Amino acid sequence: MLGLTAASAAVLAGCAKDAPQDTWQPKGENAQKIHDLQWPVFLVAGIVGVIVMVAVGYAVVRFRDKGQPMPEQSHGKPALEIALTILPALILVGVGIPTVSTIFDLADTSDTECIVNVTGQQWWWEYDYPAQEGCGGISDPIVTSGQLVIPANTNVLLRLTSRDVIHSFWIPALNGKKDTVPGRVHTLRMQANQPGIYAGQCTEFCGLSHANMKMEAVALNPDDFQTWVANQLESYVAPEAGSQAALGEAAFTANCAYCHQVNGLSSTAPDGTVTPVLANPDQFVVSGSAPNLTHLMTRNTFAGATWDLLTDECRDRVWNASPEEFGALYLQGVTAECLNAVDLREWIRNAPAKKPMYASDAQKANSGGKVRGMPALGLNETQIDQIIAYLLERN
Ligand code: HEC
Ligand SMILES: [Cu+2]
Repeated sequence: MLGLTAASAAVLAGCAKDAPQDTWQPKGENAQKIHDLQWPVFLVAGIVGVIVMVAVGYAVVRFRDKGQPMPEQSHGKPALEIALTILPALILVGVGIPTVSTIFDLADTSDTECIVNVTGQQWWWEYDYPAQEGCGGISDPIVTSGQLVIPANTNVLLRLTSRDVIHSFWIPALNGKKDTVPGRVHTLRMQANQPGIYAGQCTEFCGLSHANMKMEAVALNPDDFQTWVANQLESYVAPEAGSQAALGEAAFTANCAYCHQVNGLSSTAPDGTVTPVLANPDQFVVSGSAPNLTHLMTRNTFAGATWDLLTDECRDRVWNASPEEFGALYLQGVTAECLNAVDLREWIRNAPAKKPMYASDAQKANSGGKVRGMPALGLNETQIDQIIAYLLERN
């Protein structure tokens, strides 16, 4: 009885309207195909399950030991045995045909309209958009992280891989999950019927902060998507000389830019030569990479989509927007009024205190001189103020 109550509570909780990762609420064609398959399969399995349970219950009660003599031993009933072999075989074929055909449908890549490369690493997702005619046209590559931005009503093909261990990419409202494996490229279709944010999380245990490795797919209508692309490709605007942000630029160049790329950032030597500042995360980080921060404030979560860049109030406005209003709100990015400075400051102050990166001191010592995730940098509060002012302009 207790088990039944717990099971039905779990089922009901799964059906709750505000469960953003509910596989029973598909929001795109691919997830719909899975849904159309899973409910009849569950139904058939449920009916068979009930019949078997009732038959077992009946046999247990009816033929329990009441001190009666041993029943006469027989050598089977061929008719019944043949029937009980054919019936399950028919059920399996009945379930198998639509299953195999759905698997083939979901593996199709011939109708791709847009390509995004997805790379998992401990413990965040990087998305890079190759230059392409697809996606409505992208003239130069774009690199971002955490939030996968896609045009709605478009067949997007994700090419998934990993830089360290096996992770698994899953946005339940849009498709099933697919493992990301180092050295391999797996493909996964993505299509969203409506603009909005669709939550997901890494679904292959990948180390200490596995639970802090989330992701979000953000679907924009195709016009808004073009605006997003144009924003990502906007060239670098240096902070106004003498401003807080300008001090932040210097602090960023000294403390952050050897891991994090900001496209267009350059440094000027005393003799006036200008050189681009290029990140070398492969020399410092175990996974060999760190998020590109060129347009950090166009996304609204950070560090594996685990913390919000927006205050609760501003976040709710974006997440709860109607599909018509959503794009304009998302494209506003993070403004000074909406910045969740608390979590961002904590992150810059001491990232490993926020997101556990080492299971033990021994693991830390054995990381080959490189850091796992983002290290604590020991900056003072003034430097953090300046860096935040600088980052706020990365929109
Ligand atoms: C040794 C390399 C390294 C240095 C130096 C470094 N970071 Fe990071 N940073 C990382 C890595 C790796 C991640 C991804 C960690 C994660 O999400 O779990 C990260 C994540 C971030 C993020 C989240 C980005 C996103 O899109 O999710 C921000 C913001 C950030 N760092 C800011 C900074 C700032 C500001 C500095 C300088 C004060 C800095 N980092 C210095 C390696 C570094
Ligand atoms: Cu993972």
